Order: sequence, then C-alpha cells, then structure tokens
Amino acid sequence: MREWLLAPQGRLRLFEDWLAPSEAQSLLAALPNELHWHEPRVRLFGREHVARRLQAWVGDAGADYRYSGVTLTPQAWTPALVRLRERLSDEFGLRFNSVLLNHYRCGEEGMGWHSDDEPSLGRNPCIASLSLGATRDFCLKPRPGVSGERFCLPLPQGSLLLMEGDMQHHWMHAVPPRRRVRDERFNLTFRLIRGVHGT
Ligand SMILES: O=C(O)CCC(=O)C(=O)O
Repeated sequence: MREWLLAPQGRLRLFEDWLAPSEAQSLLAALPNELHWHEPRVRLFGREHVARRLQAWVGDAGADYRYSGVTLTPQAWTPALVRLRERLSDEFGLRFNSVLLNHYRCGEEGMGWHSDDEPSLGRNPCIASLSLGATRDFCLKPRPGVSGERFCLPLPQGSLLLMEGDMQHHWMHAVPPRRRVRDERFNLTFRLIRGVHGT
C-alpha cells in the first residue's frame, strides 16, 4: 500500500493489486453489456457539453446523483458490483450505496479537473476508486491557497485508490487524455449518497 497525505487533512491510499487479474478480466468482459451506458453532459464555463466518455450510475433505490443540473436515477446493482461493495465493507469498514462507472474508450478520452464535492456526498466523503483496463494517469492539484504540488499517479488494472479526509474540498483531480494509450479503461468510484435510507 502507498499513502499520500494532502494538506490540510486529506489522505490517498493506493492498493495496486487489490483485484486478482482473473476477476478484473471477467469484470472488463461483463461491464459493457450488463449496464446501460450514456454520454454524460457536463457544464464547462457556463456552457453545456457532451463529455467524450461513457458513464453509468448504479445504486440503491433513491440514491440519485445530482451534478451540473443533471439528476441520474440509479440502475440496479449487478452481482459482481454487489460483491465488490461487500469486499470494501469487509476490508475497510466502508459503507457505500452507489457507484459511478466511467468508460474511457481510448486514450483520447479523459476527465477534466474537478472535485467530488457534490452536496449529496456530504462533508469529507470517502470514495473508493477501482481501475480496470489500460493504465491511466490520475492527476491531482491543490485548489488556490492550499499548499502542495500537482502530481500524477498511474492507476493500473486492479488498483484501488481510497480518497479520504477533506481532499475533495481542497484538491482537484483529473484523468488527462493520453494519445499514446490505445486500450479502453473502466473506473468505478464507490460513493455514499447522503439522505438515502438513514445515511
Ligand atoms: O477515472 C478515474 O480514475 C477518475 C474518475 C473521477 O474522477 C470521478 O469519477 O470523479
């Protein structure tokens, strides 16, 4: 496990081989067909765009995801996603009621700078991020006024990144396009939406 402390009270933990290669392969094969995928709409500088990646939102009933004026209602959990959620609970004592899946079809697709600080996640959310497929850089930078330097972590297949503490309020992250990467990548971020069945 590798760990980074992010000012003022954030923490990142990376478990590189969290998922066995056989399990990663079977998830990679199943995810495209088992879920309904859409191109997300994102708001950039006040204008709406369609992002170049695919997204799926899975969760408990009522775990709606609200961002940039869009509300996504969750699709049902698949057995494989339920098993991952249970493992996160057993190993780390973390409780999640939803997972956002992103599918980057090639290296030219990515995600711009943002924080996972939607009000529905509450203060200091813990987010568990699982990567499958091509290794991509996950970059972080402090918000203005916060001490620290921009840095990037390559996230290989099967790696689990835990984002904890107050980093979503003081740091931003992105998955920049990488033209030389040909293969697809999936990322699953397990989240706890507040206000759903006692959360
Ligand atoms: O693809 C990734 O590793 C990051 C995804 C992400 O930033 C997000 O879901 O908010």
